[in-house]
Amino acid sequence: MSLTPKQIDEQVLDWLAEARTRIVADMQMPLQVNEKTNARDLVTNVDREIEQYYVQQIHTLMPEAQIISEEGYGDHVSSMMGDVWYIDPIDGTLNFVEQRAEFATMLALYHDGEPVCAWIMDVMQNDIIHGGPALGVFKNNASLPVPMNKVLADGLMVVSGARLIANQMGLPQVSQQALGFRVYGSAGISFMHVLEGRAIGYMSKMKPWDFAPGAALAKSFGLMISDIDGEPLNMLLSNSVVVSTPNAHEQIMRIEKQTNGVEAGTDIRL
Ligand code: 2AM
Ligand code: CA
Repeated sequence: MSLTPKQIDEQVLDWLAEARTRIVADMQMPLQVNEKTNARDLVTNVDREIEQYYVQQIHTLMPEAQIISEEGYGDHVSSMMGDVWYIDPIDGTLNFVEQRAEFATMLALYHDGEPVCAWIMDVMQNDIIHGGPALGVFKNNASLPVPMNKVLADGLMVVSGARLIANQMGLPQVSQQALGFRVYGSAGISFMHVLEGRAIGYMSKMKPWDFAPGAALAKSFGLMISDIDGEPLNMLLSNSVVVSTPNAHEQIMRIEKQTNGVEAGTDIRL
């Protein structure tokens, strides 16, 4: 018998509680930090441990599912058919290492390319935004209201700081037209601000595990999510992602056309 989205949600909320216990316990001990591509792209023993924990749980719950994950314990996934899980065990690893706060752990489940359920946990705040198209969107146990459909001039845009100073993705122009801009250093935390209506949008170049959970929750809310050309996201590759209120999205797409949407380079040091 296949599980309902509600049953899957309840199961994953238990995994997140366990993951949080492990992360907080690990933070009492020295972290083992390794550079991946550069000094700002880090992996720790905690990223590896938590990803392996989620992979084991998914294998037990849904043995047939494929897994797209950051640290290499998942599968080489080339199709979105069937059940596909996304795992980012620690999102905002630089924040985790340097600030010991403002980082997330997140998962998402898609079926035949469509979102089923997603979870973003602000680990230190112990807040989880979760849900899906069939469930609605919740913060912990409470239903979240749909964010107001504000225009750029009336709200804050969350952006990638590195890409803003590198003049990519039309970010200087978008930031200038917005009421203000913010940089958080974690995709998950950035999506949480948008989902809670504290920001009207978020733009960054992201990997699939960075945007899949937030995209699932944003779609459940009727927020707009696309690449900078307005096209649907490729769920298997990096994308220059725009998530925002419908009104701000229309304005951002106009800005992208005017600035010829300078593509996010792949060689940037974040
Ligand atoms: P991470 O910490 O899980 O790697 C700000 O750095 C945000 O962008 C974080 O959510 C981070 O996720 C993500 N990120 C880091 N390096 C990246 C890269 N090269 N491409 C896309 N996203 C990246
Ligand atoms: Ca990560």
